[in-house]
Amino acid sequence: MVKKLTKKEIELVMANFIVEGSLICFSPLGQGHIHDTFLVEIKTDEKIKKYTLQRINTRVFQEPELMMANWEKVAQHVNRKLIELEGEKTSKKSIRPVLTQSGQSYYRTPQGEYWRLYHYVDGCHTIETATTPEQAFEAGRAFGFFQKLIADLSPQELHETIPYFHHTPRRFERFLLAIEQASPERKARAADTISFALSRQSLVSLVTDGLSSGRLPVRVSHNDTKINNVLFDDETGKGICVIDLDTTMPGSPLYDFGDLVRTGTCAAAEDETDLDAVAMDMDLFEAVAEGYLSETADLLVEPERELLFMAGPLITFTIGLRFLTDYLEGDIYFKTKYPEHNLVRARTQFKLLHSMEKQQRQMQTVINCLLKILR
Ligand code: GN1
Ligand code: MG
Repeated sequence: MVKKLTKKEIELVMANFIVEGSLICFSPLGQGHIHDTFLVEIKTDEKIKKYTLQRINTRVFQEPELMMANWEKVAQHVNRKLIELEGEKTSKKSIRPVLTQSGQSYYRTPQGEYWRLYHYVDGCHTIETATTPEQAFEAGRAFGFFQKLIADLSPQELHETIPYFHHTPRRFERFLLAIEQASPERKARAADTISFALSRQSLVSLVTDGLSSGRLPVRVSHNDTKINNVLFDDETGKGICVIDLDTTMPGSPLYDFGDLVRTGTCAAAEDETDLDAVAMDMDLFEAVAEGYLSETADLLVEPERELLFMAGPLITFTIGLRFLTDYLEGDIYFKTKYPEHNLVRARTQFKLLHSMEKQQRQMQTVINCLLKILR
């Protein structure tokens, strides 16, 4: 449980950034599982200005300086490309950081906490799941467009801020260790979920084998393409910006497409307890895929295209495995709201994976058709 912050504490942090005015209020923002995020309202002479303030989770990002260096590099690159492609009047937005008094993109407190501040993007909203094909298409398009913008950013320019982040074989090894070391109670409660995970071991090296043999290119990718990392325009419903660049680093578009499929094709929440409500919807899948490939069909190489239909199952499995591992390890990584939250999330992911497995053929057909049309 995170200790509740006082107004005074937020004021002390805010004083380090170049912000004029006085703090009116602050409240928790968003559903992220890692950092502590707040909406902060500041009153100046004429108006009220909103900011997004974040305390970085340094247990997860153990070298926050490197993570922020990546952020800056990616944001600069994206802004430059946006102007190149669409001119100064681009309808797309980007997240603008507020610098500290000493010109940095983050503030480190004497106690070693790391904070960052952004201008709040008004006129937009986020969604936790897609309920319409339009939303799924827009999410796919927004992340596809992001992939296009970063396509010429060399992986060598970015730090690997969380090593082996999407490396499913490593995640699986850690899961096996967690089973050995878990408390007997947790192991017993998770027994069915553990068996399910063990039965899907054949999935683990689907992408990593290709990356290590060179068959699949290592590219910069976003690596956290949850649908709630897209800002949708309140009026038009268009996806106008992707946020949360924390894990943008060497990876593969297959990881990004996979997480889009995980979070954009099922109307049920990531922690839905009614498993009958958890299934992949083919219409949403088609829309996500069309949105993503409308921007990326040309830039992907054949071995990537061939694996697209398996990306959703792979990432859904991997994230489920991570939730389950965290449950077995005693909930040390993801924020949880109740004692079995991580186990519930894992079960939901595995139910979704099962539904994807049943529709694997259809996914492949849809992808092949789209690739024919869009290339
Ligand atoms: C975390 O912070 P958030 O909620 O965007 C996690 C992702 C997982 C996701 C699961 C750094 O993302 O990898 O896919 O939860 N981020 C990190 O919902 O581990
Ligand atoms: Mg995140």
